Amino acid sequence: AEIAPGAVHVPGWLSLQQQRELLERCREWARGPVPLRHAVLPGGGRMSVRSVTLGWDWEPYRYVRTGEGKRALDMPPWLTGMGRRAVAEAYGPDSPDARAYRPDTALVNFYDATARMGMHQDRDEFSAAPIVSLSLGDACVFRFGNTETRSAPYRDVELRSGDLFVFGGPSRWAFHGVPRIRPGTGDPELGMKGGRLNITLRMTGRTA
Ligand code: MD3
Ligand code: FE
Repeated sequence: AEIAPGAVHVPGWLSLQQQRELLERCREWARGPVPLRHAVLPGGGRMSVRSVTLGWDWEPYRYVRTGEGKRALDMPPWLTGMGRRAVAEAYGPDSPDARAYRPDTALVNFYDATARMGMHQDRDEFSAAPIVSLSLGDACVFRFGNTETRSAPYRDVELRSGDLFVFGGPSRWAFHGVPRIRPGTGDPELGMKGGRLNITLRMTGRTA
């Protein structure tokens, strides 16, 4: 479903088995070398989500404090391929965005039952390419706003485990956030003890 120009929601894109495998990879990434942790904002505040990145050492995500001289893990080619298939699913395999899509960074966010993400724009990348979002575990309320202000008008959309969302075109610059997690809504069959994982795939547009 296209909820706004370029914002395409594909509920249940990942099978349970694909979700299990992606969860297992997330668990490996979360262990290090730069472990899952709370990003620290420039003003000193701590984000409630915990994060780990692949492919780029936090530089685009200036809110995330660099791990003690340790490099982030590389972006695995299979994950780049999954991002390409995701954009092909949302926009069609012959769309210019799908043909050009080669995500080089993944940002993995873990939300416990109380974590939130305030309304923001993603402006750290040097690229207008779409952002791919994959959800695992508990459902959440995802708030999709407008490009002008962090306040209304916005639409609230439920994101569930296995859902794909692609944000490109004009939606690439929309304000968005996660006002609440719905604890206990995850599929016990997935084997996540609680909380929500969101994996975003991005083209940073960096050249070095
Ligand atoms: C809409 N993450 O990491 S994913 C983020 O669920 C982030 O963890 C949220 O916002 C999460 O920056 C939302 C969906 C998403 C990601 C990027 C977007 C929506 C977007 C970029 C532009 C517009
Ligand atoms: Fe974001």
